[in-house]
Amino acid sequence: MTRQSFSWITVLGLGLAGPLAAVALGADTGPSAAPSHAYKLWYNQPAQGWETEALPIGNGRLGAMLFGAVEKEQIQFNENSLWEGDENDTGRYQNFGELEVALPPAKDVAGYRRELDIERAVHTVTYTSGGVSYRREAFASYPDQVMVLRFEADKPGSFTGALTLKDAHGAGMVIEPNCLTASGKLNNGLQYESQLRVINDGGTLAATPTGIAFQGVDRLTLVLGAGTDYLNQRSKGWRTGELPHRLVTERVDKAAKRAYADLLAAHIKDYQSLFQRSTLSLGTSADASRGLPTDKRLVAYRGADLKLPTGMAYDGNKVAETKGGTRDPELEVLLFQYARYLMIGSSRNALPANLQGLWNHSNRPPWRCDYHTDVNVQMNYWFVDHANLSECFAPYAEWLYSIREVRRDETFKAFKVRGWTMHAENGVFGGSSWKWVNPTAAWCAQNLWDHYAFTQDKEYLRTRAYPVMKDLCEFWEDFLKPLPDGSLVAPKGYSPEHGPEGVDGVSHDQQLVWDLFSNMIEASKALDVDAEYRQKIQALRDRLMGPKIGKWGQLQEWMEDIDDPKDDHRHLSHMIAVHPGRQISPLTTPQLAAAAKVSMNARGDESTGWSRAWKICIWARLQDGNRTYKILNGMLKSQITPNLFDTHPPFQIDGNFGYAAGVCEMLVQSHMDFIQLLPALPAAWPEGSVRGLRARGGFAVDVEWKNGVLASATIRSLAGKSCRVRYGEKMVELTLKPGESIRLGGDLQP
Ligand code: FUC
Repeated sequence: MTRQSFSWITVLGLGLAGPLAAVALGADTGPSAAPSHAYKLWYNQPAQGWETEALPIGNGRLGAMLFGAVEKEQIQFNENSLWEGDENDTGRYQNFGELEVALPPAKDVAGYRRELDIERAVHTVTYTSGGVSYRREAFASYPDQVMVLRFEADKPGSFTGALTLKDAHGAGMVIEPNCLTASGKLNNGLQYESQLRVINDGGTLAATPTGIAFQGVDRLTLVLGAGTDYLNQRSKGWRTGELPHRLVTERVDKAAKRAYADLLAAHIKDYQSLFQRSTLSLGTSADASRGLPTDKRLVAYRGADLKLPTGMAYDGNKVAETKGGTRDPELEVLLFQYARYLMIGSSRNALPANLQGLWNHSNRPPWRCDYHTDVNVQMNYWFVDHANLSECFAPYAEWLYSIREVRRDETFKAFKVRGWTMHAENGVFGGSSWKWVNPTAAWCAQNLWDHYAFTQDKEYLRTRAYPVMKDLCEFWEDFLKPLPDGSLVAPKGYSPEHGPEGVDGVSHDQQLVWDLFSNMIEASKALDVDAEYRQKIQALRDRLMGPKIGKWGQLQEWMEDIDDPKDDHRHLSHMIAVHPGRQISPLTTPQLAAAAKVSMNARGDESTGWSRAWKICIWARLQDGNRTYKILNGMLKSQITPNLFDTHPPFQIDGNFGYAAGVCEMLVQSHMDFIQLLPALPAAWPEGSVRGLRARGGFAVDVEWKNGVLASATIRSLAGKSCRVRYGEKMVELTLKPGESIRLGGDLQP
């Protein structure tokens, strides 16, 4: 490790306290910068609760939650393949462990600030104690595949304390003066290891019976690595066949030899290559809001303090929205960009984001912290391509591809048909449990198709999406049942979590099969394969019983007209045709869209967790901007915790990701074969711009609006496809070469 400049210390030396001082410490901003720009979560006190206050860092495989207490830094960490279970049982996603850094006792602490900068993906804690200025930095590096923490002070020898590594399963520990290694094996045989390497400038390190003691150290750098022997290949028994020790050691060794500044620079460069692709502005917030720490800013937004429920309170226990509050569009942007931060942090080149992304401090987490497929994992990935993070999609596609053989066997055992499907609860080895939800795999396949629609990546379509889609089509070929009038229904279905069980022609099922078949038809055309089979699927699709309008004008949730207008259940499964599907739209099927509105009005705007995020998406597709905003605003006023996690409760990351999907849907839609600009712009966002969104067909889209109307748009064709662009009632056709872009005015003219 080489030494770094101490320029920030000079600023600290001025004795500034509070938010202003803290911003100056941020190093990337000048001293005159506003106390909180759009990309920072910050607080004047350490975190208390894991779920609501601690802050996440992650590199898509490894992640941690940090608390930032003055006398002790607690780093609860995860690696996203640490799973119990096997092919028969979902298992549970596990906590990996906790690193504790005991620090000198606090004395007259001043200027405390804890911050997560999501533009750089760096967590910092700064304060003075006993007249010494302290600074901590932490980040999870994708290029180096380790987490790095640094502790600095402006007075030499300021660090005396202890490091302990607590393995969450009581693994054996090897303690060396500069290294802690915990390796163990879960009940299912999965081998795992975490390793901490300690680098000290000045002072001494010593092994103790419980960890490492450090004394009189000037500066401490910690490198934390972790891994398992999980492999996403059934043919290899789901194991790499090698202890994780070699790879973990190699990564930790390599990082420990690099200069801290280099590690940090490589991390920021890599992170920003994804994060900076898309920017959003929804108007300017008042300085009064900007100047508040994030927790207080939320209170100001809400107009009242809110006691958020803890534990499991999701069912029938909606958190009421607060009344009043201040307008703060930059906070709404922060929540959008935070979703992008969390996606980059929990889904890169490893396993997909689970119910909590990859952050989990329990070995018995709610719903096993699993891949929940009756809305949750699908929702995680709705916004990924739209918000220009296509790389983050790959883990999801790889996981689905990896489990298909297990699922085929299990499906055959249960139903004696070809193809496959899943239960609602799923793990990493193909094990699936709780309840069969027959079209749940088709719902995942919708994500698979959409990823192609956005990226136009034919190789991906051919090798990953298409084989899965074809398997699922086979399942439905065998499984669908004809009614006496010749129409086809999905038998023995269930409207997720709403019931009743085992009924035919449930709207959720019908819509998902329609969607799967429609996408299959397009996919086979795109690849120019299976022409005959395509015709067969087309014929089946055309026989599917379609959406129905019931006796109170609602879009029926079931084949029988039994919807209860007083029922405000959180699941909205009969709305799949509106969002994320494309069977119903106010522009093409206005009567069905009107019926969908009737149903949505009956369900109400209040809800909990992911449900409210989905309502944002649905109302955006129904093109009612103000209604959409009302729900979005209500989400911040009811269920966002101080660390900006969305709570169900408990914390579930789908709400964060679903919120971002909703914002994208408000600004640009492309599911109906044209690009529609500002389809659901609310009056609350009269001025704004978005840069670097993506649209289906392989387009990059920038939009700017003023006084509530389109000012300009730039459309770039990445794949060389032509497109139609719609704004309000106007539509234009654009012919573009690969890479060519065109800038349109508010009247859609170049
Ligand atoms: C579905 C939902 C619950 C919860 C769970 C993880 O079962 O009905 O609300 O989100 O997933």
